[in-house]
Amino acid sequence: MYTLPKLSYAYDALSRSISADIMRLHHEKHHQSYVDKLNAALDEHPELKDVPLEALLSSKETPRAIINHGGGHYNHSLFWRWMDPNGGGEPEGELGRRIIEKYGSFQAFVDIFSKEAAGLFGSGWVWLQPNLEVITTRNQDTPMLSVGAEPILGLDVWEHAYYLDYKNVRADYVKAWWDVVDWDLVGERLRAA
Ligand code: MN3
Repeated sequence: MYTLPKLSYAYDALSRSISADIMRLHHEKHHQSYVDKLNAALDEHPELKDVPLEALLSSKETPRAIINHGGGHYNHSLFWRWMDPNGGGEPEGELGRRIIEKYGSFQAFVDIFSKEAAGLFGSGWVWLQPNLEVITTRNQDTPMLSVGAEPILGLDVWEHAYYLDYKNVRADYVKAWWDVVDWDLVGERLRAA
């Protein structure tokens, strides 16, 4: 049985970028729904219940309902952790150094990632991968399904993630989101990858 993870901060803790109303709705309703539907899909496939979620999401053999709702659970579980009330600024250490090596500057990286986020048609996610490539996926598909590696950073650009605050202006949501990114976690994930 999968369960909804608790947030490590209050719903209003990121309100300089994302309001408490969005955080509550996104966590309590949207994420909960992915968890419930993932559990229901696994009831239809009991032989997959003991397979780790990352493995299920990496296989093109996995039933679509599990890819969709399992991806929703995986993606959102990380998304909450990639944000922090004390986040923002620029990455330091190896992560900061390697981003500058690859993109020329931190701002150049932010511009490319933001452009992908603003330009992604429909619903999906933008990711930073351990090789520091920026990629996108549709719906709740994970990078494991397309490029075979877990992401070190990701941004939800479904309308439910920003519409209450930013209406149709996704670019303003993306711009504000950088101010709450937890670069410590991104750096940890790069080291672990
Ligand atoms: Mn979402």
